[in-house]
Amino acid sequence: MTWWKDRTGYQIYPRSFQDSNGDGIGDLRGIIDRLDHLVDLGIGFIWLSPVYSSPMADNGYDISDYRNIAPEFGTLGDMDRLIAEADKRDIRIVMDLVVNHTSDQHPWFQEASASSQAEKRDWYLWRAPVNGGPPDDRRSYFGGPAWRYSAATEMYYLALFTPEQPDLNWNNADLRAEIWDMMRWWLDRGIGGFRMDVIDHIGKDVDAGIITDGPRLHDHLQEMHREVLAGRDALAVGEAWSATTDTALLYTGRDRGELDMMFQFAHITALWDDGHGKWRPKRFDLTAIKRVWTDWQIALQDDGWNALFWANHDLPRAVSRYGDEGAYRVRSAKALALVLHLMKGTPFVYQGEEIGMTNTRFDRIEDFRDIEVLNHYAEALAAGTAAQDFIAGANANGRDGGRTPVLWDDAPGAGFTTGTPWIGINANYKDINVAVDHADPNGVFAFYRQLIALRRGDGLIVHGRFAPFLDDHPQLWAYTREQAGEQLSVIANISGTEASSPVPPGLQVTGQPVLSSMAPRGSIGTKITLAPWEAFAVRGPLPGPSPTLPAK
Ligand code: TEU
Ligand code: CA
Repeated sequence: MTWWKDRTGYQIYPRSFQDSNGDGIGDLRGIIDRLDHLVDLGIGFIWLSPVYSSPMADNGYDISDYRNIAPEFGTLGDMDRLIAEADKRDIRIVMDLVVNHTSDQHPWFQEASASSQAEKRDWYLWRAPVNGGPPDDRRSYFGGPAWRYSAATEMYYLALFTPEQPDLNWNNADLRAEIWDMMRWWLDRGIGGFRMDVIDHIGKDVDAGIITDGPRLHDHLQEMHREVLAGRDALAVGEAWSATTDTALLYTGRDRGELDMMFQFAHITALWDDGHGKWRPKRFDLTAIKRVWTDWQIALQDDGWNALFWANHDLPRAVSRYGDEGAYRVRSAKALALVLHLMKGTPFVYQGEEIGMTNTRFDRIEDFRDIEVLNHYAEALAAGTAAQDFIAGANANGRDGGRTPVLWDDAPGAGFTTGTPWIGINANYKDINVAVDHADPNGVFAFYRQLIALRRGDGLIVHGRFAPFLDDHPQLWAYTREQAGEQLSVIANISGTEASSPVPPGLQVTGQPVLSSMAPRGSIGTKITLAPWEAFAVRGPLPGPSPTLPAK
C-alpha cells in the first residue's frame, strides 16, 4: 500500500515535454514516445500536470471537463494508452487533481452563473455587491481583485487565481459527491493516484476571511479518503503552500485517513523578499534552506511522509536557483540531487532536471506566456516599477523559465518539436540536451540514475532516522541516516568555493563510498575540506564503542 516510499516521481508538464504532431505543443503521444527515457532513469511514477479539457487560461489548471482530454494534448484513448504503456514499464501515472476551482467555461459554471436559481448555483461562491463594489478588497494570486462581477445575476464570484478560475464551494455536498465520482472514474481507468492542486484551499470560509487551512479542510479530506481513496493502492499527495510542520501531520499522519504525503514550500518562500514576494528573490541562503528541510525531516520522522523537491512547473530550475549555471553546472546539479534524494521522503524530479537544464531567460515581456507574470508585470509597472527590474525578477523566480521545452537533442526545435514551439526554447540546447548528457558516463543523467536506483528497496535510505550536522555552516550541508546498525553519511559543499570545517561531534563519515559529485571518497579524516560543489555519501556500520572483545 505504500509503493511510493521507495520510488522516485517525475513531473511532466505536458505542454513542454514532447510534441508528436508538429503543432509546437507537447502531447500525450509524445509522452508515450519518451517513456523509455524514464525507464532508463529508473522512475517509479509520473506526476502528470493537467491534460483535461481546458481553455488554457492557466495552461490547463482551469478545467472545463474533468472527464475528457484537451484536444491539443490528445484524446481519452491516448490517455488510456499512456496508462497502459506506462503500466507495462511498471510506471504509475499520478494525475493532477485541480478541484479548488474550475474553468469559467466548465458547464457547471456556465449554468451556475446564468441564473441565481440554477441548480448548481451553490457550487460556486457568490456574494452581493457591497456599496456598489466587491464584498471585500481581497486580491487574487494572479493580480487583480479576487471577487469578479458577473453581470448576468449582478453578483460577484470568488476567483482566487484568474477570473477564468472560479472557486468551487466545497461546503456543497452535491459538489463533493461529483468530485468523488470523478476521482473514482479516473482510478478505475487505472491511474496510480492524484497530486492535489492547492488542496489547503478547499476548506475556505470566505466570510470569516479564511482561505487556507480552513475550518472544514480536514473534514473534506477525510470524506475524500472514505469515499474514494480508502482500500485503493493509490497515492494522494497534496500541494499546500500554507502547510507548516505543525499542520503537516494533520494531513499525512498515518491515523488521519487523509493524504499520504505533501508538498510544502517553506524552503521556497524562505528566499522570497518580504515586500515583493517572488518577484524580488533574496540571495541564496543555505542555512535557511537547511533549517527548513531539517525541520520537516524531524517533524515527519515517525509519521507522515515528505515530498522532496527543488523544482516544479511553478518554480525556477534547481541548478539556476540553487546551483551554478557556469563551470560547475554539472557538479552542482549532482550535489543538489544528492542532498535531496538521500533525505527521508519521496523525491520528485522535474522534467529536464535529470540533465541539469537551466532557466530560460526572456528579455521582453512579449516572450513570457504565464498569466501570473503578465498580470503582475502590468500591476508592477502601474505601481512604478521599471519594466527591466520586474523582468529580472520574473526571469529569476517566475514560472516560464522552467516551463520551456525539454531539450532532447541539438536539432532545431531541440528534438521537442518540428514546428514552432508555444514558448521559446533555451538557446543553450546545443550544449545541454538529453542526447549529449545521456552519452556522458559522468553526466547528470548517469548520476540521477544511480541515485534513484539506490533508493529502490533500500531500508536505510527509505526509513533511516535523520540527524543533521553543521546546521549553521553557510556552505556545508551534512546529515546522517541510521537504520538497523547501519549509517549513511551525506556531506556536501553547496557553494562555488572551497569549504572547510572541523568535524562536528558525532559526525563520523567513514565507510564505503556510495556516490560522489566528484571522485569517490570514503572518509573525511580529522577536518572537512570540500571542493566547490563536492558532495558525497558513505555507508558503513553505525560507529560507536567498538564491541568488547571476548576475554582470551
Ligand atoms: O499553484 C498554486 C500556487 O499557489 C502557485 O501558483 C503559487 O501561488 C505561485 O506560483 C507563486 O507565485 C497551483 C499550480 O501548481 C499552479 O500551476 C496553478 O497556476 C495554481 O495552483 C492554480 O491552479
Ligand atoms: Ca503536439
